[in-house]
Amino acid sequence: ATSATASLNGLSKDDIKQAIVRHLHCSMGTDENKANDHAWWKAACAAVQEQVLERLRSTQKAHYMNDTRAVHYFSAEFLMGRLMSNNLHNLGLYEKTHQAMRELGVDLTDVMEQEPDMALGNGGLGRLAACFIDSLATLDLPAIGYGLHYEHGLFRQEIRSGAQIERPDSWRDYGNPWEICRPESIQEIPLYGYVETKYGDKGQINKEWHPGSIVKGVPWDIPVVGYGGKTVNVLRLWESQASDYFNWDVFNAGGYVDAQRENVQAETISKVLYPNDETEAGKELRLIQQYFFCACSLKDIIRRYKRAHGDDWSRFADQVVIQLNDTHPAIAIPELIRILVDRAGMDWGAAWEISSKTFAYTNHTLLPEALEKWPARMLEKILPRHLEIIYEINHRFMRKVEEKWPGDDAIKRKLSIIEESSEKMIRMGNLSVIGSFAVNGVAEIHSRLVKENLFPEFEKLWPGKLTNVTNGITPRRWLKACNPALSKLISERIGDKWPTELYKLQGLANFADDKEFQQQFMQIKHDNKVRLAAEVKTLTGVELDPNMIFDIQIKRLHEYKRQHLNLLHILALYRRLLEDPDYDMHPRAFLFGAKAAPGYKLAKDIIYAINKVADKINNDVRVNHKLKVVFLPNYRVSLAEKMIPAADISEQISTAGKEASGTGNMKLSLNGALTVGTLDGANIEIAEEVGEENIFIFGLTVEQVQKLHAGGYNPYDIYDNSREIKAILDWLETDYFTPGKPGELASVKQSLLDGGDPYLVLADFDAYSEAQQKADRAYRDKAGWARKAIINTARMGKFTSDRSIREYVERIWRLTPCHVE
Ligand code: 26M
Repeated sequence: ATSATASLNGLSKDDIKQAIVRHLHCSMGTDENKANDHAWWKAACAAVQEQVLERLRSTQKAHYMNDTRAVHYFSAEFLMGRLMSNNLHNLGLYEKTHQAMRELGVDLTDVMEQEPDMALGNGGLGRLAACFIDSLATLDLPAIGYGLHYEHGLFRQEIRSGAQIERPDSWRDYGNPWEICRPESIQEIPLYGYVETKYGDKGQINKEWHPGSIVKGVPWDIPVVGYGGKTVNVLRLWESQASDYFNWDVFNAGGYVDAQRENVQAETISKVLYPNDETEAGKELRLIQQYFFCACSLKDIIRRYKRAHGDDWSRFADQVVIQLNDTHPAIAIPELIRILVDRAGMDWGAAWEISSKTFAYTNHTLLPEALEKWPARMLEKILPRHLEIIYEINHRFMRKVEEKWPGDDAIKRKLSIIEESSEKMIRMGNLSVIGSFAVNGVAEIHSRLVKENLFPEFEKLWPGKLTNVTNGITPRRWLKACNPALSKLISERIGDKWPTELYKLQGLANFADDKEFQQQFMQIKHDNKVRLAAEVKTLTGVELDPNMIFDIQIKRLHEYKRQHLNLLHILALYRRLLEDPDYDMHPRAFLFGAKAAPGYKLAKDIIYAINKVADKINNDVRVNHKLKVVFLPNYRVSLAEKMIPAADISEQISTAGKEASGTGNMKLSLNGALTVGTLDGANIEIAEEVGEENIFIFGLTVEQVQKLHAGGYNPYDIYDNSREIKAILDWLETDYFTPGKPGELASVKQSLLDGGDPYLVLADFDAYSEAQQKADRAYRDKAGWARKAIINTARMGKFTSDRSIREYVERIWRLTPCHVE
């Protein structure tokens, strides 16, 4: 433990030993001789949880006593990963627990491998939410995360004969020791039915929603331990259950057994996380999920508010700010208005005044296919009153637009919440901008594009409402916990304050040319590569020489992220090596981790292609001393924690303008990997920080991408004029990689030629290949590379999620810390 945190904790190593053994006996009903790693894990969790819950109580007391303004982070996803190591580090108990367990004859690292990942998210957006709640607790800010208690998180990926198959994830199968059920805070949520219009005696119109069914929301709390262990906030996740009184007694009075069918329906709501990262599926159950967790959370917030303020709504927006993590929780906006107007009897103006001061919205994407839209018909069926409220919001908003641009129907069509297509659609992005007091993008370039391309008229209507908060990552998980050796080395040189003051890392720049430090830094990298190589061997059977360059691309599989650009370059290297066995390159291992949305055909084809190419290359003795390719199955947070510390090169190669920010780029660079990347998302800001000599930037800029598309891009021009590109693409169509089955990889080629190459893979190929060659040359200069790697770590201070959260706090949330004794 560091001195900063150790002192906060009276617990001794022997106390910890006793607590673990006590839980082994009294909670697990086993003993030291019989216990396996899983039992040890549970007992250790229980011992840690005791400490956590004490601090949770003091935090809640402090927040209650101070009646503080708090942020409520609404997110359909929280990609928490494992909690044990994080909680131990944040409590300052890691070292002591490690020793305690060693004395008990068990290894903490092995025991921690027993913990299943909490994979309640798809990727970047969900992991960002997890980093943010870590920072909120660390900064002693009153905050609560609200989301869904999925029974099954993101699918487990298996690779069979090279192809992805999806298996259910069951993170709670043997019980989750961190979560606490709170039956005292159950909520009832209405769905379906119809709206009755009532005319009051003074001519006023009142609406009453008569729901067709009701489901129960059961909250599960996951404690979120801040670094230093003082503030413990909660992540509150809602599980759906059948409502006992409604569905059993009233609706199904006749049939005890039939009533079970209703149960199944209700319990379906929180059954499974939708795996469609960056595409909008428009499924009814998904909309119900979104409404379900928003309605539960709002009721929870209002109950807490009323406990302190009774029926006086005037201070609501002073006490409550709700951050919408993308548009997934945007239905909370009409839900709050419904509560204020229909339930609290407020007039529209007063309700709008409160609601529009409560919500703020973060946009995470510009991809048109990812912008959420719901058929009006679907909303009408599930949430009839909300559809009416959305129409009313839009009606009033259209009057504002008319004031600003009289007679301009084109602008009205563009800004309207309602898209008048053959099927009327509700645009959740427009609703979110109109219903929020602040809107932000997640990196400078992304926020600029949100203003200039996505919502340009909104910027004119409400100057200053659209803003930027560049993403960040928690250095506690993504350096301290996942890379203990490097963390120790850093603390020896610059002290142990960096986990909360990440700018301190710049002190390492002083040692960038220090031979001893370079050697230590690169030795740690080497050791991490040895460890990862062992893992790779177990998981795939492939042997990697740790002296190879470890080149890593880890992220969801998507055309815009261009894993196939990486693959084409691998094929180019393979060809060059076959043509010239002395082709001059440092041996390199390309490692991939990626899940494809189950319905995304081409993404799955790319995974298949990577695996088939990997198979061929890894078994080709002509080249496999210089080239290896590994696809690690089931990429997830806990695997990222093993891969990132071992990376030499970080692949961040999205088409410029498509990756809103990226956060893996920050994690890899923080751990001393050099980025090969485009001028996209946060890469631009990373390049600004590390300097152009410490990053390999290549490819078209956003402006060049726009121009190329406007001028009519034809990928065949490149194919016809490049011998290498032509040969590689044609190679994919043969049976070279799929013996006896020519054409199995043809869809990849097809998408890049007849498919029009929408993400400009071919247009960027030569520039990419050149950047890779530069990286290769740079790696051979050992001291030069060490220097660059050290500078990368040293210059990542900006990208701590603490900085992001401070910006939200100062510019959007206006919170004050609440220190807990
Ligand atoms: C949509 C419909 C149905 C089911 C799920 C979805 C869905 C889920 C997650 C759509 C998008 C989802 O996430 C998008 C995402 O992760 N975006 C990433 O956000 C990061 C944090 O801001 C950025 O760093 C990445 O650039 C951005 O791609």
